[in-house]
Amino acid sequence: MIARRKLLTGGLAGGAGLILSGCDRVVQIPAARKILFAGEDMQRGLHRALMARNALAPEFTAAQRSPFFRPNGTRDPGTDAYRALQAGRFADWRLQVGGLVTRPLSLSLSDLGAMPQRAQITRHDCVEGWSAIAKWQGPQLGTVLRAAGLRDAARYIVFTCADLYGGEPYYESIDLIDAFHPQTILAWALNDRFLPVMNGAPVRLRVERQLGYKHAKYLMQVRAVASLDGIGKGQGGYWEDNVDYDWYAGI
Ligand SMILES: Nc1nc2c(c(=O)[nH]1)N[C@H]1C(S)=C(S)[C@@H](COP(=O)(O)O)O[C@H]1N2
Ligand SMILES: [Mo]
Repeated sequence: MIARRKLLTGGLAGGAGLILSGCDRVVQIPAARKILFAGEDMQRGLHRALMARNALAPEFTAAQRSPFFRPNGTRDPGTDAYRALQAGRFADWRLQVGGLVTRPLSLSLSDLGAMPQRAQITRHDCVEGWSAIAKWQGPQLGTVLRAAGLRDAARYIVFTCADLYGGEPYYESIDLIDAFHPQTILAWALNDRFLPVMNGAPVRLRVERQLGYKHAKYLMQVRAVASLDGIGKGQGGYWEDNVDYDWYAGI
């Protein structure tokens, strides 16, 4: 009973909690009972929803991989800046990690390679109706975000890319549940080789519970923000802002 009341006052049903606090016989009042059980249902529903968001995407065997992982969208950013990075085999590339963090980072490819790695063979699903299975490797985004130290106000992670659409970099965003999902990685390897340019060299996001367009290629910047309001036109991504794609593209 105490625990349940604490739970209610702890935020799920703050209003009800205020009314109930200080009265131990409250469960004898039918209306209050109803509120308590509603609270439990809400708690259970929330738990189930969080479990669903944290579930792993299916993983496959090496033999199930597609013979070729076709590119989509930008196949080569082609800008002078990107060509210069490419010419140096990305030795001068740095991933800027900033926004609402306590320790902004500037990470090289070898910095990312020195972190604990995750490898996974997953299926990519593009909204245009094709899928492909491949092995991806890189550090978990969570590892990078923990190193940078998210501030309390951070709610979303925004990715800015090297390729331009109408003169502006491609961008995407995810919430913190996806950002800290174990299969969300900053991939620098595809099928045990450095990423080809067409697939997002030197580093692309893999966010395996989401459709293809969320997997930002050619990463340049990772930023923690409190709101998507100031990003592009406010819908959280290039396709979300300019076509009618959903921001939440969970699969
Ligand atoms: N920077 C950037 N990221 C991007 C895109 C893009 O055009 N630019 N296309 C998206 C889409 S729609 C898909 S399906 C995947 C394709 O990844 P692939 O080129 O490795 O197949 O990348 C996504 N990430
Ligand atoms: Mo896509």
